[in-house]
Amino acid sequence: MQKQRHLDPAGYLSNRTIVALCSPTGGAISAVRISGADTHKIFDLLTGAKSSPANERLAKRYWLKDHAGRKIDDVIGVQYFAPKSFTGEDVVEIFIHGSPIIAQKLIDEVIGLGARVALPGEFSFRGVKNGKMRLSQAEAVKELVAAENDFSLGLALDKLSGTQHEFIEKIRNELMQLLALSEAGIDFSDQDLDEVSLPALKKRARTVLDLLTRLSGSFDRGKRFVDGIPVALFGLPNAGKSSFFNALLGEDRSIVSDIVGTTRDVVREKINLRTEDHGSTVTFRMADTAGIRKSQDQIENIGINRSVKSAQEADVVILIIDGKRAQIDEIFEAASSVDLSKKSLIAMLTKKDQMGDDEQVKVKAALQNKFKGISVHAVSSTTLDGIHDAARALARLGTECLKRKPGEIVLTQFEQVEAVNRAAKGLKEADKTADIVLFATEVRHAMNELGPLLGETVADDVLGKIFSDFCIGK
Ligand SMILES: Nc1nc2c(ncn2[C@@H]2O[C@H](COP(=O)(O)OP(=O)(O)OP(=O)(O)O)[C@@H](O)[C@H]2O)c(=O)[nH]1
Ligand SMILES: [Mg+2]
Repeated sequence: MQKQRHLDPAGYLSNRTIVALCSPTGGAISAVRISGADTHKIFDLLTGAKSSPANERLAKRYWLKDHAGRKIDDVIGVQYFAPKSFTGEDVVEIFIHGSPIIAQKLIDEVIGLGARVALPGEFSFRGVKNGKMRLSQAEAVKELVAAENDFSLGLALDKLSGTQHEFIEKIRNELMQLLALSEAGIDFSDQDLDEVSLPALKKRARTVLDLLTRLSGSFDRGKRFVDGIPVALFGLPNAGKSSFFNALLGEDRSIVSDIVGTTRDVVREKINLRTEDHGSTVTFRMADTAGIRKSQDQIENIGINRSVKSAQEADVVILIIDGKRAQIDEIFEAASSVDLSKKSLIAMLTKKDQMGDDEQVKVKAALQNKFKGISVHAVSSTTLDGIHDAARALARLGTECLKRKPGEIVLTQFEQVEAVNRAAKGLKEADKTADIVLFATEVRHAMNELGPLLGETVADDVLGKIFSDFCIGK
């Protein structure tokens, strides 16, 4: 990353012209962006050209030269004129050859001509400040870049297109109407007007509360989209859980041994799996756990309790069954300590390399009989036979877990959920009161809580905080 020189004490609140590399170096081409009132003046000095709105948004070729007239690079430059740009200011994007030295030289020259290095997310910050995009869209840009799988990418694209914004705006508008009606109710309290009576207002408020509660509940799902679906491996000792975990990860992560009760602590690792060759990528948070048995060992028992807890907290439970010694009644008994009714369940029959085909068919049938049609995959963690298919089956299961209903909004930011929860709390208070004036006050609180989610009523310094975890160049 670039050196943070010429730090501006005004930070995000200054209007200085800013510059930053907005792509990684190392590829064929890198891009440097300049934004602010001096942009075109600086660009003219660098290129010896004369800026003109006639060049607006045209990709043109220029020779960049430093202050001593030495060549820096042969580039393509695109000029944007305020307010028609990403930031709403004058902007130029310069596409240089992808060398870090060229990028640094160019940025040094631009700084020498009066600009400063942009703070993280400062281009987006200015875009929001100048009304070029909503706060949620700027966040979406950040989330797009950070997305590790197709599902978080889908959410970010949704956010970019404004679906989430519209949903929250609808709720806020409903609260606005409710507030207007309750104020009318206060004014006309001596008249018997049904529509603005407290019971009628409360009924409307409950509908909004339902929406807010659903929105708040969506955060748990949002975490799964972004951070991955929690998965627990579950089985008897020595069944091959850790070996399967390592085989899936493609690394020697958990300790494997033929001693019963090897794994004690829960070993966690993230993994991205694909449904098909060109399918969706799904992120999982996998947990390898201790094998379940009755043990006299105090420490092993702590581990076993943790196994049960991991399975309880997981969305997907993978039963790991030793194909050579399939103790189906024992695993069924062990699994009864976990409420599996809401889990996606899948089974891996391990040690495939040591089993005959007939034996596999028999054990599969017995398992499906006991666990009502569970999908069973035979795998060998030693030869990796069947691992690829098992990974694809798991990815398909994950895809099912993350399937969104049409129009389903999923929140991914903790601050957003907190604001929604505060708004919901206001409406719960409103529901309790017998006083229409208090009712109106609580509705107003709830409405105000949603303002920042819509990018309204956010103080500049708070905005600065939000943007500070963007990367430089955005
Ligand atoms: N041949 C063969 N051996 C395997 C396979 N998977 C596991 N094993 C062996 O089975 C033994 C137990 O494997 P682990 O992966 O440690 O089993 P675990 O379920 O994690 O055991 P605990 O942590 O004790 O609960 C080890 O000796 C492994 O080498 C397999 O696919 N094929
Ligand atoms: Mg183990």
